[in-house]
Amino acid sequence: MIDEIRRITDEARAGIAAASTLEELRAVDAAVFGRRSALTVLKRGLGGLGPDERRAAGLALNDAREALETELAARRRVLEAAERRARLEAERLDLTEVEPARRRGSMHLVTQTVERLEDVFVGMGFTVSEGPEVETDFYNFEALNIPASHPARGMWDTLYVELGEPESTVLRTHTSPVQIRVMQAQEPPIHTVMPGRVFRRDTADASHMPVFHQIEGLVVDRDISFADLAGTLEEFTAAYFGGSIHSRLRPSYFPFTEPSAEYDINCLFCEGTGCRTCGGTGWMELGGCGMVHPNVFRAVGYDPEEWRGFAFGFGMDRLALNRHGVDDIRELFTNDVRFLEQF
Ligand code: 2NL
Repeated sequence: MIDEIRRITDEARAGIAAASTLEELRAVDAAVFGRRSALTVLKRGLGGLGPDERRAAGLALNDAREALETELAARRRVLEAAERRARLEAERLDLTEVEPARRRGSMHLVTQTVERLEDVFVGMGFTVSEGPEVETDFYNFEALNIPASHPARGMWDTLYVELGEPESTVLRTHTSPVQIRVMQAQEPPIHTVMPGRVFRRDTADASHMPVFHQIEGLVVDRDISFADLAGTLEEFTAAYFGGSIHSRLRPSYFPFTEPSAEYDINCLFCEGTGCRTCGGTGWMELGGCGMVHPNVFRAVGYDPEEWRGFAFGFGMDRLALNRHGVDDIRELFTNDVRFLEQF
C-alpha cells in the first residue's frame, strides 16, 4: 500500500505542476482529494488492514495529503498572481496614449499668432507684459501726451465705460497704457512687449471690428537711438516673416513719439516685386513706431535728459488672417467651431 500511496502522490504532483490555469488546478484538486479520488479510496481501505500495517499506511496517507495540500496551495498562489497580472494588463488604460489620426482641439488663430510673436520677441531679449482692458483716461491718453483738448484725441474712436466722472473710464484703445504701468513700476533698462485686446467704436465689416488685437513694444535705456529702433524692427521682421521680407520706416505723426514713423514690410504675397494686393508698391503697412516723447517720460517720473526710448505697435489680427488666407476679420470673433477647427 505504501508503494501505491507513493505512486498516487507522484501522479498528483505531476498533475499539480502541469495545471496552467486556476480552473485546471481546481480540477486537479478535485481529482486528488475528492470523494472518489484514489487517496480517498485508499483511506477507506485502511479498515481492512492489520493494526501495524494500518498505522504505517495511515501515517503515510496523512503525510501524502499534507504534502499535496502544501503543493496545491503554492501552485494556486503562483497561478493567481499570473492571472491577476494578465487581467491588469488587459484592463490597462494608458492615458498618455494618443491617436495621431484623430483631430483634437487647437489654439485659436489669434492665440497661435500671439504665441509666435512672443516667441520671436522673447528670443530677441524682450519680456512680455500685461495690463487691464478697462483703463482710466490718464493711462490711455493723458500720460501718452494726449490731453483732453488735444486734436489727436480724434485719432481714436473711444468706447467709454459708465463709471465715475463722465468719460473718465475707457476700454483701452491701444496697449500703450501697459507701457505706462511698466515704466511706473520699474526703472530702466526696459525691453518689453505687450500683446492684448483693444477696443474702438467701429462698425464691424470684413476688415474692422470694435475689438481687435495689438502688440506694442517698448525699449528704454541710456543712449537709445532711432537706429536701434530701425534695427530692432528689421531684425524682428526677418525673424517673424522670413529672411526675404524686409522693413522700412516712413515719417508719420503720433502724439506719444517724436519723431514718429509708419512701419512697412515687404508685401507678403509678392515679397516686394509688386502685385494687386500691395497696389504694385511691393510694401504693406504694418504699424507705427517712434522715439518716446519727453512728455511721456515726464508723466511717469523719468528724467528725459537721462533716458531715451523707442516704441512700436501693430495689429495682430491681420497677420493671423494673412498667414491662413482668411479674408474676413469677423471670422476671428464669431468662433464658429467649423471655422476654428481648420487651424
Ligand atoms: C500703431 C502705432 C504705436 C506706440 C504705438 C508708444 C507707447 C508709449 C510711448 C510711446 Cl508708452 N509710444 N506706443 C508708439 C508708436 C506707434 O502704435 O499703428 N499701432 C497699431
